[in-house]
Amino acid sequence: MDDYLKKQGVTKQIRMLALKHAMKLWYDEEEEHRDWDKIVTQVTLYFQDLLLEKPVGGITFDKKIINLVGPTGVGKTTTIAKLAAFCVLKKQKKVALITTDTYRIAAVEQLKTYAKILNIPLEVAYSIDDFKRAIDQFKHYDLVLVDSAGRNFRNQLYVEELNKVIDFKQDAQTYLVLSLTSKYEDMKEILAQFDLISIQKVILTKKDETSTYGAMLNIPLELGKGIAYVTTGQNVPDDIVEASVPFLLDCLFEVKK
Ligand SMILES: Nc1nc2c(ncn2[C@@H]2O[C@H](COP(=O)(O)OP(=O)(O)O)[C@@H](O)[C@H]2O)c(=O)[nH]1
Ligand SMILES: [Mg+2]
Repeated sequence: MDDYLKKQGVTKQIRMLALKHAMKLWYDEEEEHRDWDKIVTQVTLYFQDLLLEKPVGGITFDKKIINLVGPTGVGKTTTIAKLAAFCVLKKQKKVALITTDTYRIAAVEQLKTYAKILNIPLEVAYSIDDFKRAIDQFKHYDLVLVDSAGRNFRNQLYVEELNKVIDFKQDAQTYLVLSLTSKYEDMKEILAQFDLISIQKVILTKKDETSTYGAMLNIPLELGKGIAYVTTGQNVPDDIVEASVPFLLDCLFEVKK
């Protein structure tokens, strides 16, 4: 089991927890009743208990604004489109989009296309003032999804300005988008880079491009961040799953213990 978890990229610390738990169960059981498969199931349940204490799960609509931040190319814009479609079509919510990714024309065009298909408004914010106006304009909407180039969130001045525009405690949540294809050590570093703003949850993308899912345990259990969604391919709007504890455990343990 330890080898398997190691291959999945689960950190040593978390593997030690699993091992300790397994050993205790093993030696607490009378010798003739010891059964390794049963222990593995119980270790899965142990992880389940740990995960249930973390904020795993998607948008709850108690915060109106959701910012998606993260490195270039991880799938922020695609994920915004999937989330917008889900909230419009499945939840019948009034959704609007703002993008602050004005570095590349193609990035704006990409989101414009999705907004058009879904028939929802999109505002392009070139400055904090634009952003303020857009937020105001969308005050009667249920949800405003904010796309970004990510890098502006690493700029202290930008973040301070943004803090004046949005009351983060009241109105907004920020999700960090990370690709499952990247190394956990890199994910940790990216998370640290974004510590100017508080990140509530992580969205893990590109599950279809890897079979290593350790981050699904490491991020909640070691870094204390919840997981909101996992994306599973390039298709908008279908390739997205709302994270849940059973889903995360299924991904991790489906292959073999
Ligand atoms: N395989 C795979 N590709 C994805 C997924 N999500 C996004 N992509 C692709 O990743 C590329 C970058 O996506 P984009 O949304 O523009 O990333 P951004 O720079 O973070 O906004 C595009 O080719 C997307 O189709 C996913 O879940 N699986
Ligand atoms: Mg983008």
